[in-house]
Amino acid sequence: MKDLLAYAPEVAAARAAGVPIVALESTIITHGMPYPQNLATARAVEAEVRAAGAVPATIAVMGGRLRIGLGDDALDALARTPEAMKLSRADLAVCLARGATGATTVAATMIAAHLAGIAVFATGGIGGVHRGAEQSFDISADLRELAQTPVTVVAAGAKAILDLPKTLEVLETFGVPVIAFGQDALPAFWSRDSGLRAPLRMDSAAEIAAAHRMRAALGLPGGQLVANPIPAEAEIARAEITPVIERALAEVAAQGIAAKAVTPFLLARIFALTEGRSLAANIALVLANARLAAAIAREIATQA
Ligand code: PSU
Ligand code: MN
Repeated sequence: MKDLLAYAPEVAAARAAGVPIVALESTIITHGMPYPQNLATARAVEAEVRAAGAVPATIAVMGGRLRIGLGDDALDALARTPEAMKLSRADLAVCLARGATGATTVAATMIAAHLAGIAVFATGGIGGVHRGAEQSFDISADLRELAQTPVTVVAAGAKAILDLPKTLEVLETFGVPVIAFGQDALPAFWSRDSGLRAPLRMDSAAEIAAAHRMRAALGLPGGQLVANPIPAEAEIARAEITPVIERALAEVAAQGIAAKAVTPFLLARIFALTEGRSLAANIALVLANARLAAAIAREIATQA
């Protein structure tokens, strides 16, 4: 279909010149953080990517088109639209066909990045297997997307609100490499150490880029998950965040929150219960992920 993808001028110029590009998601803006911190963070993340020598492409659906890169006006408008649809693989086409406004999750951002020829994507934390999934069947579509769409996703591990051992098991079943960056432990979003060992470890952007290229050479579908630990000065230790998470999870159960509403509800409650500390941590980890993603994108471009 003609002009389904709408490139921001900065992204179009980068594509033409072969400058590395990093995709960024937008659900973190509309459903992951409150206004106005969401807008300030989105801008800071874009600036971080530029400072690290790549061009940012924040992805969203607006006006019936899949936007690859948002200008500052569009970013501002989206940050004030908490009622935007939360788009995963299942909703992307419906939102586009309706001409509605939608924010892309990890899954939908991977699809868009791949359509736009972008190899690397930075976010905060991917969705995964929720606790109690054996009853609720709540397993994020992000996991299946990692299994089938060839984009390297840089996150701070999976969110600690999830069942991390089950999330690792599903990723292994789906053939997704889970690579801890610079340490053996799997990071757990707000904390550097989940208490679990990551299946794989790499210590440089060049190694991650080489593995990305090798998957393509082998014709393997699917992406890589790079789990980048939150900077030490911003982390909330596991012992401190665990009771907060448990309290928020109890509220999810008591209030019957389900499906797409679970993750945004948990994040908002944890922000409130930590008096904003978890939000500051979330912002710091996304910035760190943007820097690493830019380094990987640059390596992929130079190795090509
Ligand atoms: N990272 C963050 N905050 C977020 C998310 C990621 O720091 O809000 C979003 C991503 O868009 C991810 C989604 O895909 O949470 C997972 O939602 P669910 O658990 O409903 O699949
Ligand atoms: Mn879910």
